[in-house]
Amino acid sequence: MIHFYFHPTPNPAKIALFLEETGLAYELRPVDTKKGHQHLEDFRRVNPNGKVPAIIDTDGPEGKEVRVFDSSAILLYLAEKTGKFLGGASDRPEMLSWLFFISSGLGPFSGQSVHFQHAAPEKLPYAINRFRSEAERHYRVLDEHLQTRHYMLGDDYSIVDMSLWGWVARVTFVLPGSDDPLAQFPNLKRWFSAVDARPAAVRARSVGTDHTFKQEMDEEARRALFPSNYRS
Ligand SMILES: N[C@@H](CCC(=O)N[C@@H](CS)C(=O)NCC(=O)O)C(=O)O
Repeated sequence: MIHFYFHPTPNPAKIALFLEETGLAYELRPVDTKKGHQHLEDFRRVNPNGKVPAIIDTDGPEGKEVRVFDSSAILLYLAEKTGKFLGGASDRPEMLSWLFFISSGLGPFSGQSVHFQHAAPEKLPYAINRFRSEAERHYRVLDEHLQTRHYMLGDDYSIVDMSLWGWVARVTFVLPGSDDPLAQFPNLKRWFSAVDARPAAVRARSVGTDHTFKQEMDEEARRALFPSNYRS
């Protein structure tokens, strides 16, 4: 059994998609990050970094219980465990390259683009331009790559597509200002429509909707999400 530590945000969404694609049995463990539950001691034992997603696999290697944290590590772990969505052996170099491109480039720049445009207490033009432009540059790299490929690894849908879907589904927050921010990336837009229409993607979107997560971005939420703003 997989215990899936979840909040309805981009990185956990990738894992929701994998679990829905494979039908692997899982129990949802909501982590209300706006209430600071990511900082609780019990959760820190699952992810010492205090972020979602994380999983506990009660049936890990040699039948032992293991924890896995960080979305790319979880995708790789579960793909290797199930033998699904890894691509072929000859795809491995590309699979690793794009998985790391998303986790160390697209994801962090998109996250900071969202932060400085929507959440930062001051509108800082330098930071907005820096992070939004870098997010856009990553989108252009992806768009060019997808010009000649159906999915990120070619013909086969894989964990790279799942990882990318988690972030591209939030493009209106990353690149706000137009009705259709993907219009300037036609290949990425075509790819996104195909992945987003998958039945598992539709199910993944509804993961956690029966749980009431805190919505208000009030003082409690800001302290939980941006503790560095409150250090004296
Ligand atoms: N590198 C991590 C990033 C995880 C991450 O930043 N998660 C966000 C949600 S998408 C989170 O937990 N935010 C709450 C916080 O930062 O306190 C991954 O890929 O899983």
